[in-house]
Amino acid sequence: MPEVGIIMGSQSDWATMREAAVILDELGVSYETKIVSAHRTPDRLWDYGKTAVARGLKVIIAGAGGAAHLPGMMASKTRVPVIGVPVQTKALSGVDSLYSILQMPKGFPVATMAIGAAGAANAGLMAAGILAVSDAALGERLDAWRAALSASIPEEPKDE
Ligand code: RP5
Repeated sequence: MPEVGIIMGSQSDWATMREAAVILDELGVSYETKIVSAHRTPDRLWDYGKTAVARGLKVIIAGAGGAAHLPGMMASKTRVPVIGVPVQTKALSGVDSLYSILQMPKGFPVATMAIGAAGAANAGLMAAGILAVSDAALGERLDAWRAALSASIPEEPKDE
């Protein structure tokens, strides 16, 4: 069974959410990808949340845009930690998505990432970090990933 569920409200979110999948591939973390919309497929959302623990999911990454209720609704349905990714929208640049995901009421947290692709990539890294607490080999891979990123940053800027 996959350890991470990457879910999104629409096919149109995949271009963003695939950044999380890329990171999990690089770190050797198993995952599944599903379209689960809070508004268009509420029964699918309900079933996914209801079965998440029994299916062995350890982290859920949920991305949505606009009236982005998917991460919060999923957090209300399962105790599996939910990481929310606000997808960038055309009308309001993703600020609508961010506010929809961020302001959860006490009792049902969502770990909210930055808007867009950086947020999706960071969601993958956050999920890996959570899993690495009880997976030493993954922890070593994550340490190496972080060290490689640091090593890729030049010390001085140059003209482009
Ligand atoms: C949200 O509405 C989805 O998460 C998506 O970001 C946004 C637009 O969806 P589409 O109209 O592109 O399917 O539910």
